[in-house]
Amino acid sequence: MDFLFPSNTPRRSLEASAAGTTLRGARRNAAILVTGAGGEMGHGLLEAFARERATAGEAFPAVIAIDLRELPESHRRLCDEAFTGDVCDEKMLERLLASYEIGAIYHLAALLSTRSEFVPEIAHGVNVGGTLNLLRIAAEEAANNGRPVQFFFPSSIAAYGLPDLEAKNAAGSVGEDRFLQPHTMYGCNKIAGENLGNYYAHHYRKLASDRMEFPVDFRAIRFPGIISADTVPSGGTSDYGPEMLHAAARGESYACFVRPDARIPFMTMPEAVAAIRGLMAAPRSDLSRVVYNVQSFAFSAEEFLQEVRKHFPDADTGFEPDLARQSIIDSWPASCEDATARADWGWSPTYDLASAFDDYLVPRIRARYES
Ligand code: AKB
Repeated sequence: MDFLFPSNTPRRSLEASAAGTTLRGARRNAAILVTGAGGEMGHGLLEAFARERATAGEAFPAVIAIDLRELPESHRRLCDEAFTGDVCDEKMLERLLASYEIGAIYHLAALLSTRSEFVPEIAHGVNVGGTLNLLRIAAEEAANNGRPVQFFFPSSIAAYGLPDLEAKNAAGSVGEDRFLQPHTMYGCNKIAGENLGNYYAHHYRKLASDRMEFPVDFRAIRFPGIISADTVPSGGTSDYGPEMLHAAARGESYACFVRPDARIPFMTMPEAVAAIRGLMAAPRSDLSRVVYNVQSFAFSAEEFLQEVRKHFPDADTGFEPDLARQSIIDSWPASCEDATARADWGWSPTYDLASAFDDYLVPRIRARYES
């Protein structure tokens, strides 16, 4: 699969495209749309937008959130309007478009890798069907507004599928274009989302006489496991990292569901949010790819436990590997090559494993559980 731009692709916005006639009627407010806003990453992103708005003031667009469940007040107060509903619900999306002119979409809604293996067809419907809905809306909005809509897609290390542990150990740090045969439905969905985004950016309605060139400015990051001090994820396979840490901080025992030698890369949630904003702020002309790897540090579950015990010496943690979940981790790279993200848009991690604990995770987690 080749995500490099074709040489004739326009890399700047389409000032020259259709004049901004308002097909949807009444004047609408400029807005950023965040789907899956109630999740861990959604909260971090809403907070980042609130900080940016504090500097930009009125010039900052409205922030509109969608989530399947009603947003908690902590998220709700960070956005201008919140819709409760499914990204597969086209009618809800149409209602939203009646009031807002969407200039950028951050499509975070998804079922994660472990959950998706129990309900693969539902996962496909939400993860791919929802993405297709949002991409279609982006393309429609672009045609309506006369300029491309920015689209952020959080892809995942799950897009990779190394055949076995031997291949994983031999592969070293894996670049974006290798081993793209995922072993999970979630990974298949992420590859599909990346491909659909590339299609909507560069090939959408290829044969139509009224086609708009480059309607969707699609950008994606393949995230490693993510650890937040504020939330514990659910439904993912990289969850053993955050689960181990939060259990130790709460003084609870924890049985880690992967082997001590299980190794994948991770990053902290603030770094993930900074990566999203960094990629989305980059001039289009600087981007040589549609999909980028990023990571901050890679560790084995045993190394992670040692770090946890430096701060929580009484951590009652054992290993009870679940072979099926372990096989998913064994199919993901031990490390991802992120040189292109560093070169193109200046990606650089804030933390290594020790400083992530010292400077971010432990102080915040202590404040959270000891207050
Ligand atoms: C999961 O484990 O499913 C996610 C991911 C790596 O995308 N955290």
